[in-house]
Amino acid sequence: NMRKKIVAGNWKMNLNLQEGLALAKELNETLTVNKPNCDVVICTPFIHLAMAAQTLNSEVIGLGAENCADKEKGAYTGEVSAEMVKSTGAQYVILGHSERRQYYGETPEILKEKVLLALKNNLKVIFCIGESLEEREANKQNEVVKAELEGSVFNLTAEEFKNVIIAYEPIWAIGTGKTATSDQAEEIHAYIRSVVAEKYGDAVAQETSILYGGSCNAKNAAELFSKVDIDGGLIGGASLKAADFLGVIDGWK
Ligand code: 3PY
Repeated sequence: NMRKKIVAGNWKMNLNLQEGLALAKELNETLTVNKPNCDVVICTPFIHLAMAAQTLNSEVIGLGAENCADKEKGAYTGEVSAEMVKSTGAQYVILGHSERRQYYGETPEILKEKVLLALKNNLKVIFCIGESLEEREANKQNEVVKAELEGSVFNLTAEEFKNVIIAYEPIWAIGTGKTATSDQAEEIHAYIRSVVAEKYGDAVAQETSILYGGSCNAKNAAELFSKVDIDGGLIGGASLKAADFLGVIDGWK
């Protein structure tokens, strides 16, 4: 298939400015010499973005935020707007990570606003979906991911939806060291693609990149990426050290 293959790091709340810039520089140098077989993106805390954008060759590594505000601008102390993210030089934003939904009360309605503002400001959205352990045990994973798509991104036009990358992250596999087996992941990725096809048609579905996230690392990446509906990964812990992250990227060899 001709879909974009993507490995995106999600640094979460790790690495101070000096540490983050050192990692960005190391990745940039290595990937400039050893061209990856996929698009590589790093998503960093807001405060890293402007300087990281100056450090990175955007032809080699894309840059993204991990969140943005659900309001355009104004009296929202402590918030960072999509326009501000874009103005740093970043091209992507992660929205709907389960940690944002769980710890910061981000509802489907809030996420819908964030997605619209991100797209309006020409950011590509890495939109996260995924079920909890209880939902998986009750075999409800398909209805959960479908509802998450319907709740926050299926209001988009097909043209807008082309700037959405989906990241499937089973909550039970995030930071737990548990990974979905590649067959389990492929099964739900194929389902997600079928839901996108129902909504936007087959052509759009075939062009939608669907990333796997949740304890994806250098050891399991190649196996996960070998599956036809897995177009890359959203990488947490294994994105914090150059060797680990480059190992995941090598999963596309
Ligand atoms: C993980 O790999 O655990 C993630 O949550 C990536 O976003």
